Amino acid sequence: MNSVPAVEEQQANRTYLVGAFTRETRESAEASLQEMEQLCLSAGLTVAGRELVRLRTPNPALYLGKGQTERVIETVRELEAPVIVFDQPLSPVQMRNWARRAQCEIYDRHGVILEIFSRRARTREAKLQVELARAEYALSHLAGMWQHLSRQGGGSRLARGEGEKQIEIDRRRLRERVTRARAALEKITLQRALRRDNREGTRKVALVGYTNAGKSSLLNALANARLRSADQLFATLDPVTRRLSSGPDTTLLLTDTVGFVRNLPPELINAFHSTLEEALEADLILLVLDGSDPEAPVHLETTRHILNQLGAGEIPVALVLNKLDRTADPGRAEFGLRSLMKDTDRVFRVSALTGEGIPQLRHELLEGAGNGAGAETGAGAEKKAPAPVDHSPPQ
Ligand SMILES: Nc1nc2c(ncn2[C@@H]2O[C@H](COP(=O)(O)OP(=O)(O)OP(=O)(O)O)[C@@H](O)[C@H]2O)c(=O)[nH]1
Ligand SMILES: [Mg+2]
Repeated sequence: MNSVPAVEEQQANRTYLVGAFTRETRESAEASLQEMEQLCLSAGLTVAGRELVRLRTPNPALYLGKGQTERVIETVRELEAPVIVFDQPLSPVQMRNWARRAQCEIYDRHGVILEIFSRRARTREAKLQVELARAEYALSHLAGMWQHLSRQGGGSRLARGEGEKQIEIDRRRLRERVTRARAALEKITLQRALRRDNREGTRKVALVGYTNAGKSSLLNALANARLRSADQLFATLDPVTRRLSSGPDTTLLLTDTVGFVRNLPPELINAFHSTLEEALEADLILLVLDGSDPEAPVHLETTRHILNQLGAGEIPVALVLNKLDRTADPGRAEFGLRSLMKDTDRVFRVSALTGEGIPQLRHELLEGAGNGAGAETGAGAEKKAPAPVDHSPPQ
């Protein structure tokens, strides 16, 4: 009985995925497209086909060239896919033009990430943050939305007026939504700040890193907690703090945070600022990486870049290479990270799944909590290796 709507829904979500690259290598564009496919799945979209296009320079009206655009539209029609997703952020005008030409629903990377966040939001705070981000995203995309009305009738005054009137109405509504969400969030931020004051004097450690790296699993393993961890992108949206202690004088607060991804929409970073403040106020950041993922160097670079954007670039960082149980060649995996380990004080190799390396990590963290300074080097930890000279700037 339920199968009919399910099939209909699948049909409505059939998606054609388009990636493009200019100066970067085909491999890195392919890896990004692969990740975008995961993001689409998380947003409830079914990827029916995908392609990677090489561009000399992005076309201002369509992003792709005219010939490439025609070809994509042809494929989309053959596949009967009503949705097209671009791996890159598109301008409002580019989105509008694509929607009109292909008669499809168009998403860019930012739009898909916003969709996932809105599906995952459970608490009032997360819902408000997503609401704020979506309203701001819509505001910045209004310009292209009603162009068709403005242009109808060969630019007659009446038609142009209609389009502009509609933009004005939408803009006012969206601004009201932004104001309401901001006001509600401010109250929550204040409560959060008060809570933080109560914890004054206790050492704070934040788990930060790419989505799906294993941050929540690590908090569970370290603090015997039961946070939700899942093999999906952005499983965690709300920061959760647990106490870790081995005596009255050795206590620290460990906070799990929202995961990062390349090209995170700026509206989301702004909206989640109060949540991320937990990380910004930490005495130590545990930067968690999935050490088994060949993309780990990109994840490290992206995470560092976002931390810098958030103004947390000065906080001491210890690197945690997680998923050791499925890292085939740990030495090789780390080699790719060496040039990026600049400013990383220590490196821990662990598996949140099997527990390997967890007692040492817990011990090091609590040692640091006990003497009030940073954790000292010991078993399971390693002082930073002298980094090679080449430190490419963040993307
Ligand atoms: N094999 C293996 N899997 C792990 C390990 N740690 C976590 N995982 C798995 O990786 C997936 C993601 O784990 P999470 O703890 O939810 O990751 P997260 O970093 O909190 O992800 P977000 O909340 O989405 O940012 C889950 O399926 C975990 O079971 C590990 O050490 N080894
Ligand atoms: Mg998580």
